[in-house]
Amino acid sequence: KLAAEAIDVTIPGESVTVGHQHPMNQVLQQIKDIFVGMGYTVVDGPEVEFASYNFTRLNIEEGHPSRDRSDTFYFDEKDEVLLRTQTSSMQIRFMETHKPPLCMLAPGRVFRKDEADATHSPMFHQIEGLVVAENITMGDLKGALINIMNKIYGHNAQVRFRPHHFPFTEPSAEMDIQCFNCHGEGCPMCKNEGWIEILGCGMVHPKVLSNCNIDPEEYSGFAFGIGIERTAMLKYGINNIKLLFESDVRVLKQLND
Ligand code: 2U9
Repeated sequence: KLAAEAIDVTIPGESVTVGHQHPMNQVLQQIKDIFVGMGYTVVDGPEVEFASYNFTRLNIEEGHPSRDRSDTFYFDEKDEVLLRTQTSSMQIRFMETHKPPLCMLAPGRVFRKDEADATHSPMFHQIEGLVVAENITMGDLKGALINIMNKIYGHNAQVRFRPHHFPFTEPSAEMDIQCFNCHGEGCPMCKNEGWIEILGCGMVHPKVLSNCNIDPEEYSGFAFGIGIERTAMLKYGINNIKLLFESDVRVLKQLND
């Protein structure tokens, strides 16, 4: 049997030409291709997680607001089992079974008790990445992420890093792209900021490394998280997140024309 015939037609989108895929799949495939080309391993994991993997080992301790029942979907009385709020549990699982140097990508569905509006949905998708090796610096983080964003948004896209706080990285930053509508002047699209937030990132917190039995004196790493819906909306000029979930053929056709 020809290898070319061995296509699993039941896998949504995978066997279709990139130009004719759903915008979510186009973004996912493009980001995966770029990272796989740089030697990253793509991993998949459970959407139902333990709080220890989703929060505690990521330095998000009990009592942290993101662990609140009003923000997270729990299954049990003790708040030990939940719908993952980020794919970071996959990085923890990966570090349990792999020694550095490691480069990995964790795309997947995540769940947060957010009120649905034009840009929020209680279920969305993200891609998180992690690199841990000797002598990894903020320079490696910046180089990797600037490269990726130029590939996604075009080589003349202007970007900036802005300090931020995440419990699992230190230092932490958010990356912004200059608004392509007003080129930094300020307009309704960028809420008069001139810049639009596109991802979060930082150097892996030493506590998170030691929580995974990796010696922070010996190794360092960087991590990042990208929202897929957000990226698809920015890239294709989609103004309501619902359009990404409704599978209205008119929307798909318009985007692929
Ligand atoms: C480990 C250590 C560090 C993952 C990171 C972000 C910053 C981030 C958001 C982007 C948009 C989530 O989809 S979103 O709402 N994510 O800002 N995520 S650093 O850091 C990790 C992960 C795992 C072990």
